[in-house]
Amino acid sequence: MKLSSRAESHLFKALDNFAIELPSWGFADTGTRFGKFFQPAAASTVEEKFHDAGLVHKLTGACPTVAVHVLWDFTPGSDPNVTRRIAKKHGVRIGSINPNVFQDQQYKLGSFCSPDAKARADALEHTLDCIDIGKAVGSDSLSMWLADGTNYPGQDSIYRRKRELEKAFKKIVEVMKKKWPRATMFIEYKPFEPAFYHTDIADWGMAAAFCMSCAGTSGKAKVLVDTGHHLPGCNIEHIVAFLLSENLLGGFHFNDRKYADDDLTLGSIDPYAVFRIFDQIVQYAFERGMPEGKLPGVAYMVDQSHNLKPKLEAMVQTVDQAQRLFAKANLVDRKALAKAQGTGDIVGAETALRNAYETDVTPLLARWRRSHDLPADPLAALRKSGVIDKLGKERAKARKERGETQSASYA
Ligand code: AFD
Ligand code: MN
Ligand code: MN
Repeated sequence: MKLSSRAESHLFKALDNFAIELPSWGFADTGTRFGKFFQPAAASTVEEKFHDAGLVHKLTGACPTVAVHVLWDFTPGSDPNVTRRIAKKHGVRIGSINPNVFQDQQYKLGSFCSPDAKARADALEHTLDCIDIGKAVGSDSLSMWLADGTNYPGQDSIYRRKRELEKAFKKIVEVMKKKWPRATMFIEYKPFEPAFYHTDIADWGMAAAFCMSCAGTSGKAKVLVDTGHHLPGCNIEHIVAFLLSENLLGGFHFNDRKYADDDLTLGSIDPYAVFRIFDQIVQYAFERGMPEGKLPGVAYMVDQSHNLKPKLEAMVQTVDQAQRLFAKANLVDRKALAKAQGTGDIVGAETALRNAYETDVTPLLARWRRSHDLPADPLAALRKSGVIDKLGKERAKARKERGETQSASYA
């Protein structure tokens, strides 16, 4: 598809506005419940995580913010601006604040939903502390993921758990409105894991209901769609369109999956599915007559853990894929699509989508990147630089000097 210069400038404007947040935890050694395969260049300090995030941003120009995990990226009781300054030093800013109410032993039966009043109180206290951190470091979102759920029928009252969670979300939003008015709370859902019988926020409808019960239509609470958090065959782009039309779509945790929450690199399994998600967002803007290049404010974030691929390569691959598929979604001829839809021309409508999806955007992206003094192929640039080997040697030495072996924790 040869683009007119007008279409190309529209696309460049869209790419200028496209940012995708990196997860600090995506640079550290992670694993599965069956163990970990350590990587010498894996980040094991906050400094190293932000160094790596800053490098991905330098290579792609699309990652100005980094999501942080409060227990892994801040020292309890210390000035949170220490982390903010580390981020700044590496050319990035802190993005969403992720409380951690799933690791502590007391959360065995849940956090906000636990039958143990102290666990519920501690989860709330930790989250209210996260509000203070978010406000202090200039973040604009609090990203709530709970592992809460049960493993057996009859284990606990689903009704009681739901009531407790509603109470907690209401309190969190009330404090956010007072102390951190600019911020939005994202409520993330997940059908299973680590809970294997029921998860208290199991799907988009429950997350949306919690958003409405704690914040109404104020926009203070929105749904976070993690692309790996759906049962096989789920039509995620339909969920996205429905939430967007209800002003309840907060954003995404992007990853890919073959079976479950596999945290694989975006587009590695089903790139057309990711394209269809971006397509619904661009379609929403088109149908609402939003100005060219303008899209609804949605937080695009990566949430992946790269156990086998070199972490920096996997992250650059993911950002490159996100930019490609986003660009393709912006190439859909929306007028031709509308005409085909209006006349029931199914093949015509589908062809409008497929033409865009099948466009090779490599030359376009290369031109956009060169116009921003970025490498035309960020992954090739990373692999050619030899920086991963260099970091591996430096970090192995630094760990040795610290008397550390590569640790099983995320921190
Ligand atoms: C795990 C959870 C969830 C959460 C992420 C970061 O499944 O996706 O957002 O950890 O805490 O992947
Ligand atoms: Mn997630
Ligand atoms: Mn997940």
